[in-house]
Amino acid sequence: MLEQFSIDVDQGLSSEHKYLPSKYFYDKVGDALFVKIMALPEYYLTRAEMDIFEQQTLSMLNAWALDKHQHFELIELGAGDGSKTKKLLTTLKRKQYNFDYLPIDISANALDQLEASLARELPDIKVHKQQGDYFKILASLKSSHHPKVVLFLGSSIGNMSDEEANGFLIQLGKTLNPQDKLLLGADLIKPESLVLPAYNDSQGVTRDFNLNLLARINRELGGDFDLNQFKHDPSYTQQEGIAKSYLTSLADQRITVKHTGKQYWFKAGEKIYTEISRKYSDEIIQNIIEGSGFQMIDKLTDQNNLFADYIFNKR
Ligand code: AVJ
Repeated sequence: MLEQFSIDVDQGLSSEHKYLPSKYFYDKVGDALFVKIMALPEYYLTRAEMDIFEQQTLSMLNAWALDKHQHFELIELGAGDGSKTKKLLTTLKRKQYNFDYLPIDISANALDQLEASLARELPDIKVHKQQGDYFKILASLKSSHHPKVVLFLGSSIGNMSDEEANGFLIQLGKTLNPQDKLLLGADLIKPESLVLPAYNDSQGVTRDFNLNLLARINRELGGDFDLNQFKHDPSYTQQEGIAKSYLTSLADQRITVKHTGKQYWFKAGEKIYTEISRKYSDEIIQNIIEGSGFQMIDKLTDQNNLFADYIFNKR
């Protein structure tokens, strides 16, 4: 784990265009900052998708066309705190559907907390938490003869390039059987005046979230980054629909990382690319499902048309 982090940091900081993988945001500090981000006035994504789950769970059930008596598996990739999913679970229970809920997450800690809160709030729901790699777990579930509904919420897919997202969806499609369903949360393309503040909030929480990557390298790999010498630097163009975050060096400087045994030079103004947050249109979604066997059957949007939950059937 530490070894892989060290290898990835060395590779990213040795590259001509420096980068760090966004998955490393999520240590304990980063998880707590992301919880704060979701509550920020500028970060509309979570509230918009919550609106869909508050208003339109019956439309989801309609699109999934499940038989109430047929037992199915509701699988969630990266379940987090499950606050949106709880709305769906409540509707499923009220309508007396017959299902198990299988949250999958890398974080055992997140799963334990989710399991505990579900035991308190929705004690009748059968929960089987699955800790580990999405695809390893999905592969182990493939042989189940029960229909599956997979949830991938929050526009988490947006942290992938379109090529990576396409590869991910092709791989996901392979783990499902015909007639299984996918619900994919996707943030929609919109003007810069709405998107950029979501990644550059006035309280500086997103700045701290981004800078935590450097703090984490200091903590875990013995780095000597001075966080005051780097600036949180997000960008967005509505034309492409792509938000990107960078950390820009404020000076010519040399960083030493004990664990990689190397030094890395930065010029003033040089950027480390840390994250893509892709925004979508129907056309881009059609592009990334190409070759995956997924067929779009419905699109649910929030009242302000900021966010969409796309529903697919696996052919
Ligand atoms: C969890 C990937 C959806 O890109 O909007 C929030 C992560 N980064 N603020 C996003 C994030 C900075 C978030 N996703």
